[in-house]
Amino acid sequence: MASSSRTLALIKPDAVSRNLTGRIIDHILGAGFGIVALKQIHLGSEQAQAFYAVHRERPFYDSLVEFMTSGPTVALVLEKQGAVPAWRDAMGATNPEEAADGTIRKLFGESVERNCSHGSDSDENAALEIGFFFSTEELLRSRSPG
Ligand code: IDP
Ligand code: MG
Repeated sequence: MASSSRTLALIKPDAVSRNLTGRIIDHILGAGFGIVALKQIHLGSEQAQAFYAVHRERPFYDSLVEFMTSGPTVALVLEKQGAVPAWRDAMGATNPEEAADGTIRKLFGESVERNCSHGSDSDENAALEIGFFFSTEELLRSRSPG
């Protein structure tokens, strides 16, 4: 049987500021993910710029950085078999208008930018993004219940 893998999830500032953190965590647990690590952090501009560096040439980059620094974000390391695609399925499409019914972005997203959540797009990027938010020590100390 394949072993579980990890992904980085963010509950973005639009959702944290609307007090949706608990509902989104319920959704995460209901979908069968283990939570390996979790923290709330208010990103600074340099951190948000670095996290989204892959998008730096896109027209929405400056706005995205401003949004991501507008208030606290909740970062989680999630564990499940096929965690990367499973979490992207649970979030739904980037644009909430195009997201499937029952997904987090469909339920709670306000716009293509203010779409509540982030998920890594590959196992390789998941490892990099987990390292962006969590130290090795934080990850060693935590263990998901599953
Ligand atoms: P993803 O979050 O579904 O992986 P990406 O294309 O990687 O989508 O974009 C990163 C984030 O940038 C999105 O989650 C969203 O917040 C924002 N974004 C993406 N496309 C647009 C756009 O066309 N206008 C404004 N913001 C966007
Ligand atoms: Mg992406």
